[in-house]
Amino acid sequence: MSTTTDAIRTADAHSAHTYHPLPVVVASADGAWMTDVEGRRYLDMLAGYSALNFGHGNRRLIDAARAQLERVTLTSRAFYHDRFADFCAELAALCGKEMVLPMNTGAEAVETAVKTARKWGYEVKGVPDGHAKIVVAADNFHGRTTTIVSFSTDHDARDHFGPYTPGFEIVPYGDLTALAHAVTENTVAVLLEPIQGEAGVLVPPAGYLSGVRELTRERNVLFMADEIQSGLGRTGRTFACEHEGVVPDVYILGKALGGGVVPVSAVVADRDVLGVFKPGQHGSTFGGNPLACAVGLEVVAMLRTGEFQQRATELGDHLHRELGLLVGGAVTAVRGRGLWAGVDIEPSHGTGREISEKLMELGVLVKDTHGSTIRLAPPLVISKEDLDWGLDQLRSVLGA
Ligand code: IF1
Repeated sequence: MSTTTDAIRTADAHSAHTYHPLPVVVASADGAWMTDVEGRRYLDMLAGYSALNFGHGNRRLIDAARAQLERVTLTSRAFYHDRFADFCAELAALCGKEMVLPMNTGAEAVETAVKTARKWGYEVKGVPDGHAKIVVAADNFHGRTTTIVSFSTDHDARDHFGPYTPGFEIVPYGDLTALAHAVTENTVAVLLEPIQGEAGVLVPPAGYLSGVRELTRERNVLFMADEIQSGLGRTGRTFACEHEGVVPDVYILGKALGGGVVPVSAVVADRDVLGVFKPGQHGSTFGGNPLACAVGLEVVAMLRTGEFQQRATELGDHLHRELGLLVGGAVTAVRGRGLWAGVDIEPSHGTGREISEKLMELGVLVKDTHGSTIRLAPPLVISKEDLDWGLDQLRSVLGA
């Protein structure tokens, strides 16, 4: 059986069935720029799918990690360590919540949120044991574990990984009527991305998130927002839910929470939700480890000033203004918020993959999502000059 490496070596660049990254082998990186093994420099307009909101080699994050490396990096979960309480307190305060359950990857946080909702449903809401339902949106992306792909509608992510975990209902994203019909007395949670990333940076219709908030409150159902990609400054606010003044019951965080240095994720909620866990009922070898907490603390401190959110708002307005001028030519539609955009390319100009490869040759790294959409998500530290240079390369590839 071929390995992933073989797939990279042998796959035809346009073979639909073999997923492999762009042929760039990165050797070093700094700020918004990466350098490959041949010394070629690329402007990073993907930023680790928003794990690198603070840029490559962020000085504050490297220093926080370096200091912690000299102290203690991992303890058994049987013991506390001196960064844990501060990290949990500061992250909870940033979210306006009471409790934090730290994990490592986004998928682990989503799995933990699923367990939280089910346990809350049985022990607080009174749903009969084993009958909990969670409503999710079509075209979601929440990770790649077997339970999470059980409620995916993406064939590449889901097919041939069954048997699938039951207990999930799928409704169209943005459709409040369908959601209201799907919620029953056994529904314990609605799990949504406030903006759907992999689906192509889909911003829901105005009023959708506040409608979900109102419906879930009325029906005593947890609103769980997967802000793993949309959160932590990307859209110009600390959380994407803020654009509609919505506060979910549960925040699911990851990616940028680890600053692109270490995997850090977390489920954040009030005590009446996360308090359902008693000692020994959940855990993780690395969840909340000292190194992760030290970096996570610095990330929270950086977000508390609002400077990154402000940059994402101002540069994001500029990005969307410039992209909007391309609509009607090689671009058929642009979506997104802040420094995050999904750009639909007129198919006659090429697939998203082909455009991504042409941009790569000009020194800009982006990623296609499905078909003819490319996604732009530069580090929030990108300069306006570099952003404009990246846009110039896009215009050049599109002949605009
Ligand atoms: C891949 C996509 C992006 C996420 C949201 C949970 C997770 C992700 C909203 C899981 C992860 C990553 C995973 C990576 C590519 C990337 C991705 F293309 F897969 F869908 F960003 F859009 N919730 N997204 O976006 O977090 O377990 O990966 O830490 O798997 O291909 P994780």
